Amino acid sequence: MKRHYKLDVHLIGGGIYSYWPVDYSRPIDKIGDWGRSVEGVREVAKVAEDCGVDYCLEALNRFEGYLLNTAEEAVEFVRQVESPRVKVMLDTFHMNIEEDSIGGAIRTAGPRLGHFHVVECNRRVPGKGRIPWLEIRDALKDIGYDRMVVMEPFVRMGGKVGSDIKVWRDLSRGASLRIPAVDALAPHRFFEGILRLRPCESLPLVEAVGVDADDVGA
Ligand SMILES: [Mn+2]
Repeated sequence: MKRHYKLDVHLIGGGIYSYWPVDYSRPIDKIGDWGRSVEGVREVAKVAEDCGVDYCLEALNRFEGYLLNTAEEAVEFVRQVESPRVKVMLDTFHMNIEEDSIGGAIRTAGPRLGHFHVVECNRRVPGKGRIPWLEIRDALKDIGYDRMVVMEPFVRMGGKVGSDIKVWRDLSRGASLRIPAVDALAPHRFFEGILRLRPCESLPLVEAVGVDADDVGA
C-alpha cells in the first residue's frame, strides 16, 4: 500500500478481504471468516488512511466468493470496519447473478460506493449483452457517483487467469490481436449513446450508439 502511495495510486479494489480463488472443497465458515476479515481489514485500513488510498471491497458472485455476495452485505461489512478509506466496490457481472435489483444495489451502496466495474453478463465488453445499462446509469446519477467506471471484460481462454475465471470458450469470437482493439473501442461509443438517451427511452442499443455490425460480432 505504501508503494501504491509512492506511485500516486490512490485506489485498490477487488476481493481483498478474503482469498481467491476460493477452495470450495473445504467447509466454509462464513460467520467466523466474516469476523476475522473485519478485524484484518481494520488493520489494513489504518495503513490505507495513512497513505491516502481507498481500499474498495468488491462483492463477488457465489462461485467466486462467499463473504460478500451483494451490495447489502458489502455495506454492512464496510459499516463494521468503520474507516472512511474502506469502501464498497460493485461489478455488473457479479450483480447480474446475485442482486434482486441492479439499480437497487447501487442505491444501497450509495455514498459508500468507491469503484464500479462494467462488463456484460458473460464478461464480454459492455453493449454486447443484456445488462440493464440505462437502469445502471440512472442509479449512478441518483447517488451522485463521480468516481471511476472501469471496464473489466474476460473473453480469452488460457493461462492462469483464463482458468481461474473459467473461460471455457472463445468469447472474443475468434478475434486476433487486432480485433480486440476494435472490440475495446466499441463500449466508448456505446456509453456515449447511453448518456444521450433520456431515462424513458428504450434501447435499440447497437443502432443507438452507431456501433458497426463488424464490431458486434456474430
Ligand atoms: Mn470486477
